[in-house]
Amino acid sequence: MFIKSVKSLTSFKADLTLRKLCMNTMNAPKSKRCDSNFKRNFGQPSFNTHPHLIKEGEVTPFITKSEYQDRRCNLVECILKHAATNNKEKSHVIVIPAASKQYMSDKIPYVFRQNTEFLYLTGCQEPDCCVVITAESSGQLCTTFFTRDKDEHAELWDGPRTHPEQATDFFGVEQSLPISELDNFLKSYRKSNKNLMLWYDFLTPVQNSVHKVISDYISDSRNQKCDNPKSFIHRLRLYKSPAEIALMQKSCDITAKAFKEAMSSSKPCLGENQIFAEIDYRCRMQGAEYLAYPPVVAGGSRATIIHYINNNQLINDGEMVLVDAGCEYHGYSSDVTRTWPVNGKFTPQQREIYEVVYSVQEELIQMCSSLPTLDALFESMCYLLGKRLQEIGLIGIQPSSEYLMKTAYQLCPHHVSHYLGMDIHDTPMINRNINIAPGMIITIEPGIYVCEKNKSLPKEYQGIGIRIEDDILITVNGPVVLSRKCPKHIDEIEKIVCQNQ
Ligand SMILES: [Mn+2]
Repeated sequence: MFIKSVKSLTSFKADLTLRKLCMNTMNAPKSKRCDSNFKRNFGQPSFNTHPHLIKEGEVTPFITKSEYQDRRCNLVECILKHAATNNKEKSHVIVIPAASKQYMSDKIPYVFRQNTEFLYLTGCQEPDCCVVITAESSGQLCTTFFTRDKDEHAELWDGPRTHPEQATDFFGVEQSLPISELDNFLKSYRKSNKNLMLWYDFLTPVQNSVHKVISDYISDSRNQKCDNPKSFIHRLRLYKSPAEIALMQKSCDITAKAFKEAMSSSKPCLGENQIFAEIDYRCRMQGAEYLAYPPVVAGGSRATIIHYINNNQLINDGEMVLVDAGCEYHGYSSDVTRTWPVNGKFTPQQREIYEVVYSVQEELIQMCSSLPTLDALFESMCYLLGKRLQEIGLIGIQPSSEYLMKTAYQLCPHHVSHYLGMDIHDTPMINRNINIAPGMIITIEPGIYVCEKNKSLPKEYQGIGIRIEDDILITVNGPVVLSRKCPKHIDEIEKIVCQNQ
């Protein structure tokens, strides 16, 4: 497997010149570290303040300080390996900023969502911070955490921030500084380390002030080499740790239960907004922070619009509803789709198409045992959909598999899979042409969408849109369907929905 433990890298000595700048609490007297003021001032839940969420030793639920340290070590190891074969830089400085708050209108914020690269490496949930990892070819590394500057007035309005004197111990890093020191820090590091590579994602700035510091820093020295660390982080994020798998399982369990409730409360003439509200409510009641994306709740022929999110129509008797929804649970996302008739009974045509999608999805899940690429799964989906539709006489008898695939692609114009994790479309820098491997989590989501304009199929099928999507963990013993608790078989769905009729 790609990730291996590099615990040896964690023992090192931080640069002494940087030590002078830092405010280190690791050696502070215990009485000071545990006083009530110390407890109160973190900018995010901690074991002391939120014992119902966080166990001792964890920075975020399920994920310990040492797991975050390992992630940073693994990143440095990848970068050093890359540097050893590609260039001669002796020192590396990796800069990963936190996201900034976004506003919908004057002083009215959107729900804050952290930059997932930053969250993955630190566990910090506060905006406008930054982490800098410096590493030398010898393997020595030092993590410096930059927190927001103290601001009593802002903290009165927005709640406490984690201050530099607390952050070192809290996040398990080597040192912490106020973010106003970032500029000085980078310049002083460059002074003492001449042959230096800067790793920073210049293409997608997530925090304006850090981006300005980096821009000025680069324009200061024409020779400064800079590269994007994102693909290295994505290669690590692709493989989930046991703690991450536990979080993903819980995220899927929550979503599955919410779907079950939404199915059992379905009835004709229900509004799409009401099904949305049911799923949102059930997810939050089970501890999810929010839905992972605007859900698709598409009744009737609206299900053939892949990204339909208006969710403002009524669903008539005899129609199905396609629901694509998932929650975010402590930073980990689930992504599930089910389609069911709101009156609890599939019509013969709905049943026919549902059974095609269902059998193809089951077959694709089984195929994961042989560790194909996601692109290969997509090709298989097109071929299998075409074949099944031909078997039930819905597409013409033409011998070529190319014809089947082309016709199927017209009925399912989206890919069948993506990587899943902290983000819904997780690790997008990882190509879908690599073989899947144990530790990865992917979706399997075939569908058939017969637009009302599509006159190549009989009228009774026009307007039918069905997708079935599950979240799959790849293991050495084969695929594990994390979303298995979500009803999927026709009999099970009919039974649950009918209970309410
Ligand atoms: Mn999906």
